[in-house]
Amino acid sequence: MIIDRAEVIVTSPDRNFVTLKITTSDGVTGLGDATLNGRELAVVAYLREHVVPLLAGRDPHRIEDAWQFLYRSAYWRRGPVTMAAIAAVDMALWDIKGKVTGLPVYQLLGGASREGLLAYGHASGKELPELFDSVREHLADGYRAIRIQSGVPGLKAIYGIASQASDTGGGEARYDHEPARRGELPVQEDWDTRAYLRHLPGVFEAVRHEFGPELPLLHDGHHRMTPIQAAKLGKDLEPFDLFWLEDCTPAENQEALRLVRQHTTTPLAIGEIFNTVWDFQDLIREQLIDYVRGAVTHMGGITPLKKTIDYAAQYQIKSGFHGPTDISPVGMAAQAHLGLAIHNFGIQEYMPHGEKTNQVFEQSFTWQDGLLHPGDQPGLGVTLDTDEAGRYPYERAYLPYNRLADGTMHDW
Ligand code: GCO
Ligand code: MG
Repeated sequence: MIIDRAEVIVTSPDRNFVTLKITTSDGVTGLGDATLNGRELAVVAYLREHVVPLLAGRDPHRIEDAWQFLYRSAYWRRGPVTMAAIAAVDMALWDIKGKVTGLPVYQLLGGASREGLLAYGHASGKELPELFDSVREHLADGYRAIRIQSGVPGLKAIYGIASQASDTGGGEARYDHEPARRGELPVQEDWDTRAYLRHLPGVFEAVRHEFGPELPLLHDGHHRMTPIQAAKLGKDLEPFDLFWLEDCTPAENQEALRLVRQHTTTPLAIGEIFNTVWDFQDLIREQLIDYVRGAVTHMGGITPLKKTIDYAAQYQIKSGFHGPTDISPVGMAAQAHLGLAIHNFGIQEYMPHGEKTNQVFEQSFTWQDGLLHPGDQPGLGVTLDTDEAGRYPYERAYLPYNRLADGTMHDW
């Protein structure tokens, strides 16, 4: 059996997704997610122009070799575009190996280490009553861990908050499932870190008061603080016992985490925009973080993320794979298989996809009683309906950007 062909499928059911489909000479197909939110077509070009021509004729079972070939032979290493493209090949080959052997991928990775994956959902509200309602809705949906994002007085639009009908000019209120808005130009949001730092601890105090001490609570700082600001926030949030504080500082400056760590015992999670083990190396070795936020789709696939998380295990650091809706159902399935198999699983981020997306991608993974499970179909357990996918052509989309009150660009 050899790889016969590969094709790149771009579809935009509720948002843009890029999927690689590899077909073997025996007619077995494998799917891989290559979605890079807001820069989708760069990965499409990388795959179509540079990777697809290399695949025909290869032995689909040689996953490690294919990965090393694509990584090393490109000469230009790392980076989100390259690694998303390699990830798609890696996932598709695991999918094929599962189908050929008749086993779900988690069995090939060592078998289940647990019954299912604890997953967290995104609660948000501009004001407390709205936030409390959102937490209650998540609890009713079965979530046993919840991320809390709140509005900040004086700021109009900020990351992670559901929009209201009034914000959308009377249109439909919706959770910001698609921070990368489809449109010709990106949306501007506003930011003020001092206002945020003053407001957030009170929000957590209120949430703890309302929902009690047991519920695991998370928060995403979305790369906006300086090291000393992050250290202060971590300290101020200690009484509210967070499961984690995510992306407290911009990811490039890893030394920042050393400073934050010296000041607070609030657990730290980082890495949704990282793309290789090298981005995590110092953070893991120096035990500067508690959770690895990499996603299979952006870390080059199941193969390298498994190596990264095995390395983290030596330091009691756990997984917290990135799982917003911009990870396609194929990517979510792949990381559900990995999360089920590894020993040092921590938590899985889980935002259900929209209805149209679920019609394009039929999934075997399940969400029951607050646990995700990848299902027991051979391979990854996702099929792509190409006719349905064809109904939703690509639409340009951009993530928002941030400016401070005086117009200065800030991290988003
Ligand atoms: C998260 C992330 C997302 C990102 C989005 C960008 O924690 O889920 O921060 O909300 O902003 O994935 O593409
Ligand atoms: Mg995040």
